[in-house]
Amino acid sequence: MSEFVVDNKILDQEETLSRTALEELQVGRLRETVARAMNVPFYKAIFERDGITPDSISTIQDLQRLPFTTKADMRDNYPLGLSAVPRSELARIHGSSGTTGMPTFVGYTHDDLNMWRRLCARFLVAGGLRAVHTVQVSFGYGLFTGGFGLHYGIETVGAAIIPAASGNTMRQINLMRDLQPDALICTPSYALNIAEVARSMDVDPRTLPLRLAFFGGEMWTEDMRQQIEAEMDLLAFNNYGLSEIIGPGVSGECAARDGMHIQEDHFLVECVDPDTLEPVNDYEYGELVFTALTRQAMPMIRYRTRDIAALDSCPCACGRTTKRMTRVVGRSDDMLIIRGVNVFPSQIEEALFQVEGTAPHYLIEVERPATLDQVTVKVEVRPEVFSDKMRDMQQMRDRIARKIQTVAGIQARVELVAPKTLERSDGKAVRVVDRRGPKG
Ligand code: DLL
Repeated sequence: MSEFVVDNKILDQEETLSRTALEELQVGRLRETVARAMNVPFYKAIFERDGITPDSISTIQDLQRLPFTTKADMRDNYPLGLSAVPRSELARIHGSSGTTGMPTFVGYTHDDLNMWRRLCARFLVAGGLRAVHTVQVSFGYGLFTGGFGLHYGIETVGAAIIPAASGNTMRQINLMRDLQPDALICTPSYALNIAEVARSMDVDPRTLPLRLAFFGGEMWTEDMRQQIEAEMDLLAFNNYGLSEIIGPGVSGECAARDGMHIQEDHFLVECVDPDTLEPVNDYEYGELVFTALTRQAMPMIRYRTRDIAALDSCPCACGRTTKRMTRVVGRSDDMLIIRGVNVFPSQIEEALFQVEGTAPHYLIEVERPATLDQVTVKVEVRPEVFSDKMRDMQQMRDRIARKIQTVAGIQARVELVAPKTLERSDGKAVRVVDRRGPKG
């Protein structure tokens, strides 16, 4: 395994390539991807129709001639119809949970797994993880890519792993006290849950040994980061990925924490207007589209992620030259259109954090009782603020509603609920319940 050990080397050469050198690498890899995709009947049919061959790819602009791939295409080819290799070459199969419909499965060859562990190691190193550290992994180990993906990334860095997996939160805290991990890996909402359970056990989460955390797998805001950092006394880094492309390891923050570096030597990124599919400029929000350049088992071409974020092509203070992506502000499929106004759950979260006394636990419910959409935001109130005085609670409700109106531009009903009454997650938190029935 030693050839994969990143050790204390801070940067891989591929992270600092000039744009010309990077594009040259990308074009070569794109050509290879098209060649591999010829083995997938779905792509082969499109390539034959459109006259696409590996040799017809000579510049990065040729990407524009390639088809988009969507979640629907994955479902149409369920379970592993987009594989480019015979079954015997698969080394592992992961999947997404299917919370928005049928699950999807993704195959990996041994080479894919080695590339993946290397990419996870890269972003962990970028955030400061070193071989001397011990990491508690509180992601589910299973079909979900978070657990195994990060596990082998940490191993590649050379740090020690406590594979706690998710759930059984009291035990997580006991493990932290007994085994003294320096770092935590989970979803941001689970970190909050861990802090809360620690307090209920009379353990001040700031006294836990954690100093570093890598959170990902779900949307979270900058305010949420500050809250977790203050509650747990650690530095939290954001990382992003999706199973269709590889899992975690698509992008992650460096010490500058000014956007997530996309591992562009392996993933070609585009940011497009979700309606017209035309590219948008740097700093403009659009839908991220990724092409996996080195996947053997499943060469994914122009996959529409539905994730809304913006790109930044400027080189970073850390020395990496790769493009950075902002936080994901939402998914185009959970963007709420409330009486004509587009709202992302992240905007509601942002508004809530601006009102003193609210807890970072909320649920957005959308209904259409007659013909108009109605949004109810259920918000937990901090125990010290929760009061049985009607007037105090009414004032707080009004303050929250006004803030939501200012930040998100919609009128929402606000329902204050008692501390610890909303469901806690040990993975991806559910923030929206839409009861309006099938969309459009
Ligand atoms: O969540 C992969 C992953 C695991 C990434 C652990 C990071 C850490 P899926 O289950 O396929 O894969 O879900 C992918 O989760 O399209 C985004 O909508 C969302 N997502 C992932 N990371 C972030 C993040 C994994 N840092 C979907 N911020 C993606 C916001 C994220 N959303």
